[in-house]
Amino acid sequence: MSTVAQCLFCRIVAGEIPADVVAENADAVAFRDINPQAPLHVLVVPREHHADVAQLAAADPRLLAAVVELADQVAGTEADGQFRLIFNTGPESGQSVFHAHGHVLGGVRLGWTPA
Ligand code: D5M
Repeated sequence: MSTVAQCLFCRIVAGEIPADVVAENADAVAFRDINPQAPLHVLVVPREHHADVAQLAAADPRLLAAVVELADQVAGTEADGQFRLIFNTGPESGQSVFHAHGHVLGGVRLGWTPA
């Protein structure tokens, strides 16, 4: 799937918009969320544009696995390898950026109050 010119996360991946990148590889980029909800709050995005994680999984399961691997790598460095990985999918879930991304949360004992 081709890059979507106006997509915020495509533009971050392309280096057109600055971000606090903490890790990257050939498949994915990890950068700090601009509005952190935990001591560790990093977004992991595939370089390739997919609108959400369900579409990513259907199109390229290997790429989804690469996103999870990079999340694990970041949490291994910053949160003892313990983390929550959230993929908001659809506006009702809270998704606001329609480029698949996992929220990597950690660094504190997390509560469980999604609503
Ligand atoms: O998550 C989208 C997330 O993206 C939300 O937590 C804010 C974050 N965000 C938005 N703009 C930026 C930039 N420029 N840098 C870093 N983080 C950003 P969602 O699940 O779609 O609501």
